[in-house]
Amino acid sequence: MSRIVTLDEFIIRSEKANVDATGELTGLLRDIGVAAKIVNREVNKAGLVNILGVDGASNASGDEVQKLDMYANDKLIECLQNSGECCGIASEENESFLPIKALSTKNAKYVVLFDPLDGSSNIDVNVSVGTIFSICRRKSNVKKSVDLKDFLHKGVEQVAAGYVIYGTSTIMVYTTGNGVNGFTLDPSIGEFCLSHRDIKIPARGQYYSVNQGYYLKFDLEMRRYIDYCSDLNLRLRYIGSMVSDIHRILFQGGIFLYPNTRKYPHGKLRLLYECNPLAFVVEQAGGKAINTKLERIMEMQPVELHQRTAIVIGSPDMVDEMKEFVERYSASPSQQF
Ligand code: P6P
Repeated sequence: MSRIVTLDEFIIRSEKANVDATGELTGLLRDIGVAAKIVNREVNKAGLVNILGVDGASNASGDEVQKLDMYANDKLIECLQNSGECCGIASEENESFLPIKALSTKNAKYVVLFDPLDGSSNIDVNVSVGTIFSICRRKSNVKKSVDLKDFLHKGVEQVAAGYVIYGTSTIMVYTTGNGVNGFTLDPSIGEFCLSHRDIKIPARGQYYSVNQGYYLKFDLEMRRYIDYCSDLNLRLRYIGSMVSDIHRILFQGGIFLYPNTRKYPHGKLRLLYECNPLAFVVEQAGGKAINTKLERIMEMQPVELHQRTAIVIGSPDMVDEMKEFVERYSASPSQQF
């Protein structure tokens, strides 16, 4: 049986292997791991304590907020505020960013953007949910409080990104730009332990993941591509929790699509704290992530905090195939019927 490698040990070893490391990112990743353990404890007993159900509020994107959303949001903010390594936070649950006053004399240089509990509509029915996070360097003068431009990073500027999936087991998957690794929480010792080293996404897979209920609301080329997946006898798997749908694809191959619709003409999913971090992880595992204009997600220039985008993400051969499909269908209208 191979020796247990905890998340903390792995992060510290990675820091030592990087001559330029200063330990700040290490501290930040460990703090996110602590927050994930705290959130996990509550997610696992959500059915037993009064944190199920809606608390009546709605978030910056107008989504109804579940109590566990707010609990997860509060815990992540608390852990990051106390870390001393973070100078600003942006969350799906907060209209604006939150400057963090440095607890110590150090001038923290990282901002953290997150969706504290993605897929929260699934909480009451005991379906997997997840936390998604993205870590970027601030752009403004470290002596001053952060401002909006410190958060509007292209995905390629991320320093680290990842997610925690609270499912049959709780797994943290993250990248700092040198590959992707997964850590499974061992409740008996309260540690995330290395369980999936150097994750690589299969070049193609048997799954496609899209909300088929919106089929008639997608653009023609998207509908034709979904028909193509069906003709290939691919299997449709759609949980309605982006983290869970993409976690499957990361390990088994496949493609996830959330195209633009009439209700969401620019797509539903958020660029900064959902699509960019998941695109970073998937690209580092050998996959691809584009929008329905066929632009690389990680090259998109954000202009606002809660900006949405359409996304197609997953196995590289399948994303390439989808691109060719769209180019063919959207090239000449006469071919579209
Ligand atoms: P729909 C969850 O609310 C979420 O933000 C993602 O996790 C998920 O992929 C998507 O929305 C589901 O949206 O419109 O299919 O219910």
